[in-house]
Amino acid sequence: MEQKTGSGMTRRSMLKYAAATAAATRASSLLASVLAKAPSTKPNFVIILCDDMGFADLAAFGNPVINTPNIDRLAQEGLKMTSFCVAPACSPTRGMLMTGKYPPRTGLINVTGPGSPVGVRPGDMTIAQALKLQGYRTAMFGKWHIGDFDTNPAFNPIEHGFDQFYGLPYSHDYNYPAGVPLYRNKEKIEQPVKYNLLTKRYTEEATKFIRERGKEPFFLYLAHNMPHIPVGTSPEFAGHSRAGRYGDVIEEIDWSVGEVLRVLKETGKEKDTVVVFTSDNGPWLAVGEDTYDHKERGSKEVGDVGWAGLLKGGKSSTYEGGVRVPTITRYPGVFPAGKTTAEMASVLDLYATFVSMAGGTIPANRKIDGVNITSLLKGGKTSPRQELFYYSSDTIQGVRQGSWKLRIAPVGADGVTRKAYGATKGEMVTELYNLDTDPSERFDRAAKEPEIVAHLSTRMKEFDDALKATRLPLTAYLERVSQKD
Ligand SMILES: [Ca+2]
Repeated sequence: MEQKTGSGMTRRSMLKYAAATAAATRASSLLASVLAKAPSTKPNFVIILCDDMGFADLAAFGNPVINTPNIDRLAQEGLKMTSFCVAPACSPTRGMLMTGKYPPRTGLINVTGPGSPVGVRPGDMTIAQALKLQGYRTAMFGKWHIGDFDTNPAFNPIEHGFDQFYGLPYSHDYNYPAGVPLYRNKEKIEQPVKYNLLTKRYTEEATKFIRERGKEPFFLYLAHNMPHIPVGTSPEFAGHSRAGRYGDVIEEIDWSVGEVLRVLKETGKEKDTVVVFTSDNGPWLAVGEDTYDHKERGSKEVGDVGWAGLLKGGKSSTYEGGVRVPTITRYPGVFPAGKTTAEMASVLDLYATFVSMAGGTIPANRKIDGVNITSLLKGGKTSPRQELFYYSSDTIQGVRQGSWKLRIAPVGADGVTRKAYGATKGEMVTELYNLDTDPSERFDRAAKEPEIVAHLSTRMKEFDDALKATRLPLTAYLERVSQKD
C-alpha cells in the first residue's frame, strides 16, 4: 500500500515529482546557461575567401616556410577544419557559396570570363539576399566571378543582395590587353586594375565597412584575388617571405586577416562575429610545372603556385588536393577554441548554416544542397554532412560517404594526375579510397571492396540523374540570360 505523505501525495508520486522538479531545474539552468552564452544579437558573418590557396600554404596547416601568425592565431581561437571541401575551380565554388547548390543546379559549372553569357540567375536567392531578409547589411569586396557584369550589368553583386561592392568581375589574368576593370558598386573606376594593390585595397574597404557598422548585423564577403596568378603584393610586402613572391602574397593575406581581426576587436564586435577563412580551390599545380605566359610582364615564367601538402592533385582535379582547402571558423565563446575537426563539411553548407544562425529558415520548397552544420561548428563530434558529391564542370566524378570516397574520372585532368598514373589521357579510372586512413589517396581499394564500389557508384548515378532531371535546362537558361530578363 502506498504511504501517504503530509501533502497527500504518495511516496512514489512525490519521488516522481521531485525528480521532475530536479529535471526542470536542470533544464532551466541549462537554458539559462545557453541564454547566457548566446549572443544578444544576430551574429555578424565575415567570409574571407582566397583564390587558389592550397591546403598547405599556411603555417597552421603545416607550411614550413611561410609565416602566417594572424591566421595561426585565428586557428588557436577557433575551429580548424581539415576536411572542408569546395569545387575544383573558381566560379563553381563561388556559386556554391552564394546559392548553397551544386554547380549543375545553377549553371555555374565553369569559370565565367569576359563576355561569358553565364552568371548567377535572378531566381537563385544568394546568401546575401537571404541574410538581408533577416535584417543584415551586406558588402562584398573582391573577386565575384559568377557573371561578367562588365558586359552584362544584371550580373553585378549589387543586383544579387549586396548593399556595397568593390572589386573585379573575374580573375585578374583575363582580358589582355585592355586589362581587368575595377568597379565600385555599378561604376567602373579603373582599367587595367593595379592587381598588386588588391589585397591592400580590399582590406581597407573591409575594415572601413566594419568600423561604419552600428548595431545592425552585417555580412561581409571578402574575396581576395590572391594568391591566383599573376601574384603581386603592395610594395611593403615585396621580399617579405623566404618563400619568394608566392610567400610574399600569402604573408600579405595574413596581414589582411590580422587587420580584419584587429578592427573587429577594436569596434567591440569580436564576440558577436562569426569568421570563416577558406579558399576556392586547391593550388594550380599545372601552372607551376609548366611555364606561364605572363603577358603583362612580357615574359614566360614558372608560375607562382602553392602547396596541397599531403593531398593528391591540385586545382581542376577532384582528388582531395583540388577540393579540400585550409579552413578555419571562429565565433568566440560559441565555437570551440584551438580544436581541429576532420569531419566532412562543404562550402555548400555555409548558406543554410548562416541563415539558421541569423534566425531564418530555408523554405521547404527551395531545393538547396547545403546542410546546417552549426552543431559541428559548435564542437559536435559528428558532422550533419555525411555525404558529398564531387563535380568537375557538369560531370559527376565522385562521392564520399564517411571515410569512403569513390572517384570515377578520366585520367589527365591535370599534369599531376597523368604523371601519377602513367596512363593515357582520357582513360576512365575507378578508384576507391579510405580518406581517414589514406588522406593522400595512395592506396586504391576498388578491387578489394567491390560491394562498396557498387553501392557508391549506384548512389552517384542516382543523385546525378535526379539532379539533372529537375534542373532548368542549360540552354533555356542561356537564352533567358541573353534576353536579360
Ligand atoms: Ca580559384
